[in-house]
Amino acid sequence: MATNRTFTMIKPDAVEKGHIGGILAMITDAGFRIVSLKLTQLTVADAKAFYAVHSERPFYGELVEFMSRGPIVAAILEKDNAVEDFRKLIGATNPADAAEGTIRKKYATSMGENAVHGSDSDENAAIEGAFHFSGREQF
Ligand code: RTP
Ligand code: MG
Repeated sequence: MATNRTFTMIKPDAVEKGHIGGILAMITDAGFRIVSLKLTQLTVADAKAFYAVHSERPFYGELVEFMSRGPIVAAILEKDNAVEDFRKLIGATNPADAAEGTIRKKYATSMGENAVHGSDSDENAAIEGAFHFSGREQF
């Protein structure tokens, strides 16, 4: 399996509750290498652009408001089969359906406030990583 990269955000709900350290520990314990990392905040325009794929969905306004309401942690991660393995590590979008041992099972509180983001393809991982980090910030 090829070593490749994914992109994640620790969402505002988890940052507010003090779970940055716990979530980063689960990520590194699962074998992901941190390529880039920062505490930052999405503007409303950033959140709209980042989730533009969902612009026609009924939850879009709520999602944009939530994702821009406070700081997030943005990170690029590297591992064999990174995108798929990270989606497994974070668990189902709805924490009620998330498997034991997943980040969302432990830290998410609802479908909307679900603690972490994970890219859904190699192509989107590259786009999303470049949204937050310059080449010089990728190690
Ligand atoms: P993400 O992109 O954040 O990793 O989440 P995901 O792939 O598991 O889920 P996706 O379908 O891409 O939805 C993006 C985010 O929108 C919020 N959402 N709310 N209220 C709802 O029905 C609803 N559905 C989705 C969640 O925050 C979800 O993570
Ligand atoms: Mg998604």
